[in-house]
Amino acid sequence: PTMEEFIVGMPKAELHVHLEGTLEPSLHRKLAARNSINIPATSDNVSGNSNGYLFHDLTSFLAVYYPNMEVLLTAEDFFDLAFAYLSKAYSQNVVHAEMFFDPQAHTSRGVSFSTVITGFRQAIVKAERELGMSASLIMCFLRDMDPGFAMATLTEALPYKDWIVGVGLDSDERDNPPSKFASVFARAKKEGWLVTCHCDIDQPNSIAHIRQVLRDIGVDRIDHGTNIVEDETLVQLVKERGIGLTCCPVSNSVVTNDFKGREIVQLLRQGVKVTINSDDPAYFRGYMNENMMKMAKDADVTKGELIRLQKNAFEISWISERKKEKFI
Ligand code: ES4
Ligand code: ZN
Repeated sequence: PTMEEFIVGMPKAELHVHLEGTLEPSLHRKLAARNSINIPATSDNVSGNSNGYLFHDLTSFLAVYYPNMEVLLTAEDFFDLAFAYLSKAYSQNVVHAEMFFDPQAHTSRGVSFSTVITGFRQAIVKAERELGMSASLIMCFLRDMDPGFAMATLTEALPYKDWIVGVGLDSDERDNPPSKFASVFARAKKEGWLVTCHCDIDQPNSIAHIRQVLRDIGVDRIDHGTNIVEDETLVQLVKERGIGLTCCPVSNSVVTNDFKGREIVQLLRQGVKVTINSDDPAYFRGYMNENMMKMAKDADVTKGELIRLQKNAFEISWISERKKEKFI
């Protein structure tokens, strides 16, 4: 098979995708119409050549991303969003997906936590039943908001504990170190949730943040995190603990101009459990296959290494050990 056929045909797991980042411009317009919301003509791109959104770095991305969520109001809206993503992922042979969601981006504008999670949960149940997929939810806290709001969100989520496999930390990392949320994550662990944190690739104090998530927070995974290549002791530490990294090459190339292919490959060859993911595929114009293709084309990853990347994903996934046997 060609490289593309090989990638398309491979059963894949996705571990780093923000459900809000799967809002395609077409669904955005459909939900706006359904909810009688006026959306500015500039909210869906307009740069002319592609059916995408307009931005060039994290700040300009987030400035489009959060306002676009205003079309998400009812449980049906959240259901439609998640089911559209799961159907798309299924069409690319993704058999398991762990999906981030940002409850605070919705509760802060008056949508209830139960509306959000009920819609998402119904989409997962339908995908499991009708597509034979496996999927779960990871609740993210917004790091550019107050830790008290994160803790209140955690409390609100407790009645839905079994619908959430773990918790994460996302949004704007600058001046928002992981340690700011140490007590929130300690509580999450006490409640039995697994833990991951975004450690972005373009942070001035990236290494300090990675040390915090490893030493103070005690994460089970790191999202992005490829800056560990700069520090041999961190590479050894994540290897010893079997901590995986969820890397997002297309996302990296859009928000930072560097897809970090060399670093991802170097870590893979050093035995770190790195994985390939899509992050915000509707915004960055790349689902799983496009991300895998980017690694093959621009980082010269071999077919054997692509298999290794997907084996890593199933190994570091948060599927129950019993279900994991089915995949590996
Ligand atoms: C995100 Cl690319 C990125 N960075 C930080 N937070 C995010 N939430 C969704 N996408
Ligand atoms: Zn992300």
